[in-house]
Amino acid sequence: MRTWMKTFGLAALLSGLGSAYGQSPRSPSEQNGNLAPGGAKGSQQTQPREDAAAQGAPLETAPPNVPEFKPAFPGQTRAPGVKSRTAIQVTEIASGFNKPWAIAFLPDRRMLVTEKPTGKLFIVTPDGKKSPAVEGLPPVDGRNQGGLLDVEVGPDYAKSGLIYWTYYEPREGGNGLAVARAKLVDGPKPRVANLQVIFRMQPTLESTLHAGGRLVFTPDGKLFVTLGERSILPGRVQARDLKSHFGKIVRINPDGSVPQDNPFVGRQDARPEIWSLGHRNILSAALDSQNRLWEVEMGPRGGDELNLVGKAKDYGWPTIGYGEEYSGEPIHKTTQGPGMEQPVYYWDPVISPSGMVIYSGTLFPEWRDNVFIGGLSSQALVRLVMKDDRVVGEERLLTDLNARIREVVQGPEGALYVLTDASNGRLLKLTPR
Ligand SMILES: [Ca+2]
Repeated sequence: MRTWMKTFGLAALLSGLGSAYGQSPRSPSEQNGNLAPGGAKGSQQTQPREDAAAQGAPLETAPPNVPEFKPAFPGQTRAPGVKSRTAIQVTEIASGFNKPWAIAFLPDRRMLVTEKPTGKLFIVTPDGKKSPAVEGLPPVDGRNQGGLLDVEVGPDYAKSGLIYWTYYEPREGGNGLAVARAKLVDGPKPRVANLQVIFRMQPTLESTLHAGGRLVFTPDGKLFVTLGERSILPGRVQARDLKSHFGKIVRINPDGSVPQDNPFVGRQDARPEIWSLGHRNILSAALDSQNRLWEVEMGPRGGDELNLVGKAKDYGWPTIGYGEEYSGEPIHKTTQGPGMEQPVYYWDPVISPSGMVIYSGTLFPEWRDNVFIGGLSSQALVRLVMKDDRVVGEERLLTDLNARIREVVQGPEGALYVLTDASNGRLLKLTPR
């Protein structure tokens, strides 16, 4: 725990940080921005949120990078701006992380926190006390976007002690994303034991970019792993190629074996772990209340996408999409193609997504089933209000932090926890003020 937290106590912390880091009180004009013409504040508060969100000006006001591409359906981009009615208290739990990437909660409410470039994993108590780095993790290729990425607590952790993580694995001739699991041996000097690498993205390529790396366990005990296409052209062209893991979401059993109900099992021309294809770089993935998988992928300039992931579906990258190269050169001839899925939503300009949760807690009732996404270049926690699997409202939270948001998870009590992406990265907790 930070010394000043001890000195001033939690009450002082809560009141003090509220003004510094919380959301500013909304002005009447901002509140009115949510309303339908002629609406009134009183009626807004009693209406279902989707009614309040269905009208109003788009949140995004900057010009698009690729104006020649038009949405495939109304509401596919530039949703109306909405504002949370609940004032948010932002509390710093801990800081001093070197580019932290992911949070996972242990059953006793302590958190596992990864540091990307150093490959270090820490255990952090709810009041911010950080363990020594957990010993026994394998080395990582920590250049650029590489390093230690996601971490998850295994579904049978109470019995097995198993935790799972993703990392850029240094290999002969390059690197590749790997998924490892091991037993967490708790104590004053924590370590992992019985290490197993359960998945290795193939082929190996020399690239420090776009390996994906989010892990999502499903209630039926399967594990989704999101994979990027490595950014460089030799990788990008494999995103729709079933013989490559690049640009795919894969689905495995917790021991790394292949579920026999995966869509491409038994085909000679496909890797059997593949669940969906045609992705660019997926750094955000989460289940909704129906246990459906959603992802947000880092697109090119003007082309970040929210997708609802379906078995064997092709999301089109690099053939179709809404963005362009950062040089301004075109990538796609078109935004739509036969047999390829449309994103539920896209951002132009981009948000640079990383981290995602679909809120299921009770602390913020108005946020139920909303999608939260960490925004890197957008320096915001992006909130999406959904209705019938479409985006009907968008909000940018935590903008006054001026920080890249790398990760967002929901804690056991229904608070949101975020990590800022910085050499002095912070672990923050969001509660109602
Ligand atoms: Ca796509």
